[in-house]
Amino acid sequence: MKRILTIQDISCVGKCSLTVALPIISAFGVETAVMPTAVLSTHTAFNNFTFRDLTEDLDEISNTWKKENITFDGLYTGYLGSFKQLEIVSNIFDKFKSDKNFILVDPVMADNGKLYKGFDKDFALRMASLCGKADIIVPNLTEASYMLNVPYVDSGYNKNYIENLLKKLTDLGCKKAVLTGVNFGDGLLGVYGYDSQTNEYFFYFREHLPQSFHGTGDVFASTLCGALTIGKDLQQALEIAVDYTVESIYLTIKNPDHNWYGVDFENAFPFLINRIK
Ligand code: PXL
Repeated sequence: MKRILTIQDISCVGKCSLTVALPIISAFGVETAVMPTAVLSTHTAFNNFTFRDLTEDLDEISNTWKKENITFDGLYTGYLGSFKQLEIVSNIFDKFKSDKNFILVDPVMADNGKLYKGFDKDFALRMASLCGKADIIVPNLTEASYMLNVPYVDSGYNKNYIENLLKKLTDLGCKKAVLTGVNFGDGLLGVYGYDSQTNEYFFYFREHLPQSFHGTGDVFASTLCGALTIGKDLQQALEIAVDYTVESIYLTIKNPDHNWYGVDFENAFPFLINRIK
């Protein structure tokens, strides 16, 4: 069985980060090892939350894995809470990267033009250098503009603008970049990717649903990680990840009892299993 390591926080309640990555990647028939970087009572969009930083444990955990000769078919990082964690994760990449596995970095730190609580512009620039070590990165447009230090443009852009941003993202050093939340004002929303090694572009769009939810970026990135791990190519993996995210949002909107803080991705598992058969 393939084994992935995902490095991100546990938000105990909140349907994001590890509580999303673990079930979704496991659903692909992939063993999902975790490195929890922090334990929060909820994600940071709640008014009150606790934050137990686990930074001090991370080196010892990864050194002990090394002694046990544990290897991974992929390394996938999400929300990381501090400069120190970026440095430790960068060292973990050096320790566990091989010519057979891949590194996926989701530079979780901002959305809708704004940084999440606790992040600043310097963090975004440091995250950009971590992205340079990845095989593939999946920022949204806000994260991309913070990392490239260019103004955030929310609408009215065209294909050239996106393709230019993608080239600048791969100039950070990563092989492939995928921008999420791309919308050309035609009622569609989707992802646009670029492979700097083959000079190919990838895109996939679906209907723009009327509501947006927390945690959908984590659902997308986890699904992409699972699909790449089982051997789907980038175009196929993007389509699976977008379709599953859209299905999760669709089922959330349909559920009159849905909560405000995440999507009902659990109800979309039959769809996912069917989609990857
Ligand atoms: O969904 C991304 C995410 C992950 N982890 C924590 C967060 C967020 C988004 O706000 O606060 C702790």
